[in-house]
Amino acid sequence: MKQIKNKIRKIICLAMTAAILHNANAQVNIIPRPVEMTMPQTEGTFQINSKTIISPDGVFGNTRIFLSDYLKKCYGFDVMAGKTAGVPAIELRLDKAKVTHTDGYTLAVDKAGVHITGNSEAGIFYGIQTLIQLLPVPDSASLASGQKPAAKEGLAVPYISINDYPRFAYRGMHLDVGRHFFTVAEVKKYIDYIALHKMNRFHWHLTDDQGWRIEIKKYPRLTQVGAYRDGTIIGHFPGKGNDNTRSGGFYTQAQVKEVVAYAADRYITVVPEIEMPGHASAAIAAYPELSCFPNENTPRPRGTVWSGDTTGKHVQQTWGVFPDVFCPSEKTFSFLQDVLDEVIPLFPSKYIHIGGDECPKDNWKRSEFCQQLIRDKGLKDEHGLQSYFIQRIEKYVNGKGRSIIGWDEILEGGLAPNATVMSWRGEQGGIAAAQQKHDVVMTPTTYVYIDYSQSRVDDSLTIGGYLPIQKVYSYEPIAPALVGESEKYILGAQGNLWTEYVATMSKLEYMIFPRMTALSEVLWSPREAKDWNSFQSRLGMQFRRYQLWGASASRAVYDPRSTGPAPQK
Ligand code: TNX
Repeated sequence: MKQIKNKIRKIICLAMTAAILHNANAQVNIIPRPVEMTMPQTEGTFQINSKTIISPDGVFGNTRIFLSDYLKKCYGFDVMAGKTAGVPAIELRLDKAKVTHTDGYTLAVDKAGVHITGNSEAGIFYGIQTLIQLLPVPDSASLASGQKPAAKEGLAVPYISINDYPRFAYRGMHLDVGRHFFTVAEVKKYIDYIALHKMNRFHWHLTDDQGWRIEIKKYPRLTQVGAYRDGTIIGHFPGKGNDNTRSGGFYTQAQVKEVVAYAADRYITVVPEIEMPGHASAAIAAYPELSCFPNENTPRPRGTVWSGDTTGKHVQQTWGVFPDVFCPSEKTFSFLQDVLDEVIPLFPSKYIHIGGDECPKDNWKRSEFCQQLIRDKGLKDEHGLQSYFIQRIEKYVNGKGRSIIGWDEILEGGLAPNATVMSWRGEQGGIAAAQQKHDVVMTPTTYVYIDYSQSRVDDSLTIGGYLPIQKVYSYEPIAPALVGESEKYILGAQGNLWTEYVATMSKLEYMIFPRMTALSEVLWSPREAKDWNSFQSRLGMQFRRYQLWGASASRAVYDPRSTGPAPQK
């Protein structure tokens, strides 16, 4: 009898261990997938609770704060600061000799604690992001009921050993705050999402036809006038009327500094974009003399309904591409140089994005001034004039020790000598630029335009197009034509979120999740490690994390059964 009891006890015990182990393994759902990962022979878990310390004290403050804020926000407890002898710890260490890959890290969990060694401070930070993903996440129902694991019980982290480093140096996300304004708090949240995905560039699209968003002290009308519009079209272009609601906003220079510092604490570089020579309606509304035709009214596309005054220059109320662009006059150049004088010191980024896209040449064609300039400078045509424009700005930016990056239209009429190209109209522009030995960031509409619809059953309003997560995941930034010598010019890639049809944070989250998660793996993990089935199985836990973060995301978008009609416009 006793023997049988013992046997049963043993079986139950084994079953329980197996269940715990199974849970521990099931908990390992890291995105982007690490380069190497092994579960050690001795299985078990280390508990993180309110007694756990982060050691050593006094260093890597930003990274420690990130982890402790995350624990507080998502789990309702915090770890202890400061070294206390004998207490299990999360140990952070910088050791370039031990971890040799740029921004790489190793992470080991054993009974003594969590040991993270980084090749750089950024590497340590990425190790912390992996640790965050090793924490158990309550299931959807408990999350929905607001239940949080108690601090006493702690969070069980499975014993594991990881060696990891990024594939690409430029891992970006873009946000258009011109079409719709997002507050500083919202932008910071976006930056946190970038950080949680081990991405490291935030491309901040600060000016466009529908709003100028950055304070420039020398030109106060840019934000007094240019940051607000009298109304916005309702629904898809050309719209079913106008909401007749004044909207907008801008960032003061102090706020910009705050955002840049916030991003830097997360090893994210903010790349500012000041659009030129196109997409300039907001600047022209503030200073009409920047147009070749200061006395003409702002063009209103056919079928659109306008709110307020329709004469004179106004901030655009609809979407698209408009012919009223910057005139390449001395007045415009000194204006833009003054603007850059104020912008550059705010951003430590090597790159200053100068736009360059979608500049219709209509006004330059009918402007006597422009035609004379083309003749005087011996330029071929209006495309030559665009090159002249960009090259002049490049010289100015280079003179301040920075480099320009621009949309692929800057290739037309001759590339500025030191420019980096952002290839958006497919990959061709990027391929051509890399072949000309220019650096490239890939942002093709076909794979990374996060403003496109992601689901066939999603009836929400988007710009159009169809970009399901599978397509994002399938992206390979090194085009076959570039494999070998030229691939070093591909710095990485970036997801772009244009916001014509994204006016709120919850819509923004719905658009980026889960597609930016797929992109993070494209940019971080080795090419050979990419595997859709594995990714999809890890994504289930990621959806729980979105919920833990309080972010809105829809599981339906990656449901293979989502084969309904094309999204409505
Ligand atoms: C093209 S991508 C644009 C943006 C629009 C976007 C909509 C690029 C350089 N220009 O101005 O918002 O398409 O998808």
